[in-house]
Amino acid sequence: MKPIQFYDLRLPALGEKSWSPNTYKTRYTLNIKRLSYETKWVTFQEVLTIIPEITKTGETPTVPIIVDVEKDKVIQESFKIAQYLEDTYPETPSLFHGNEELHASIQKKIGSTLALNLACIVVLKIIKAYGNEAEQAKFRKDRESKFGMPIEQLIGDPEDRIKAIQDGLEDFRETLTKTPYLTGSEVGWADVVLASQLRFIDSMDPELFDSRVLDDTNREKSLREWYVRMSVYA
Ligand SMILES: N[C@@H](CCC(=O)N[C@@H](CS)C(=O)NCC(=O)O)C(=O)O
Repeated sequence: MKPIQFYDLRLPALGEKSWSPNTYKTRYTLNIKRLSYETKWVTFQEVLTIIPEITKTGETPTVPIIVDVEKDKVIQESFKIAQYLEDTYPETPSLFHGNEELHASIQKKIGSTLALNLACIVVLKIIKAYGNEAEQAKFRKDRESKFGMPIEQLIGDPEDRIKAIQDGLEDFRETLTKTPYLTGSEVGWADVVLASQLRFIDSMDPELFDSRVLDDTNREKSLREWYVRMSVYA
């Protein structure tokens, strides 16, 4: 089988190193499914130029996308990629285990309780890693107009963000005291989504990640143990 081409996002200051929560979902997916793939690295600027030439759909360009060369298929969006790979390669380990709805609802919960709070604690590091000073300023301006406010206003008090993150993680920590993965004994899409969000912070600021996100002083060790368990698929 020809390797699947997987388009991942590169930050110039980090080199060819995964960091994006959305592309991490596809990396975990491909690794769990043990599908052969090659990574094609693109910068934010290249997302705008290279991705539309491949998708040819007119959809807003984003990564991840995959090109399944063997089947002549291009798929955009991490959840759709997971669905496509489940359907196309049913002999590989499943991520939905016959209950796609459950996994989708956990994804929604992670999206609404954790995603923005997590992004806010590393957004300044992302801007710094984006390119030279002029490029950083342009990127900042672009994101500020998208959010309709200065980045510092969006971040607010980082301690409030950390508190919201810990609140959002509480149920998951508890679940993981009872089962090795979020929906039971096998790794699934819900694990992929949460692990990808956490990898994002680990990649951008490992010290902050360890001390303030995984932080298990006075808390269950279950989240840290699960994160280590998930690292074989990262
Ligand atoms: N729901 C989409 C989100 C994709 C997405 O927003 N990707 C970001 C990278 S994390 C992107 O490509 N951003 C391009 C940009 O902001 O210009 C997915 O899961 O694939």
